[in-house]
Amino acid sequence: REERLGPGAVVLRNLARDRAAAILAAIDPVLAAAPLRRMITPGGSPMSVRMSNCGALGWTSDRRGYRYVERDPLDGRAWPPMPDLVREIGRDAAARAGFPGFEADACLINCYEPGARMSLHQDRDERDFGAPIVSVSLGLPAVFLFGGPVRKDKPLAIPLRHGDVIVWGGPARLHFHGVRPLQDGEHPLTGHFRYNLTLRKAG
Ligand code: MD5
Ligand code: FE
Repeated sequence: REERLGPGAVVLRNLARDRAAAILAAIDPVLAAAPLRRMITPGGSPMSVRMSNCGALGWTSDRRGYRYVERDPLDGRAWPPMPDLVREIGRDAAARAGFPGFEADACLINCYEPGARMSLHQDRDERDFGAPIVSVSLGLPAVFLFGGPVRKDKPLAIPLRHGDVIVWGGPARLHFHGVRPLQDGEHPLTGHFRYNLTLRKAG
């Protein structure tokens, strides 16, 4: 059950479905130690998506810009370790998409509530664009916007459901992308939320 969205972008429908409850349980203590928070864009606006991280590096944003840091800016402590199950699904998904040997050192946890969205952007804060990014969708469904190499390319709207995993590598690695405002709903495992885990080799 693989769909290719374009060169480098592979959708693995339901890959995480059987592991979803275990993944959410593994993320629970992470979020207890490093709580979800609304980060501030360099322009000064709070993002609608709440975020946290686990792994050696964590993505952060504030008025000084976007970057990866070893410590949670809220308390100065190292980010919680990445659960083995999370690391393994990254490895598994990347290998299926043609990227054997992928080892994530950063996992960004995005939490969407109804109305939360992500505007079109590129992921450019990682050191090596040759490594893919693996994203795992959990909970409420969302419409993902998959654009092209330049902002004006009209994005394709892709529905993403609980358990879907996408690997973004090759040319797709630097494509513009976003997420439409989340529609309200109720999911048996996550209630009114959508979680997205984004596994990266950042350092
Ligand atoms: C999300 N998160 O659904 C997405 C999943 C982010 C973010 O975009 O930056 O936190 S990752 C989607 C992604 C990553 C890299 C490349 C492409 C998409 N792409 O080429 O479309 O919360
Ligand atoms: Fe992104």
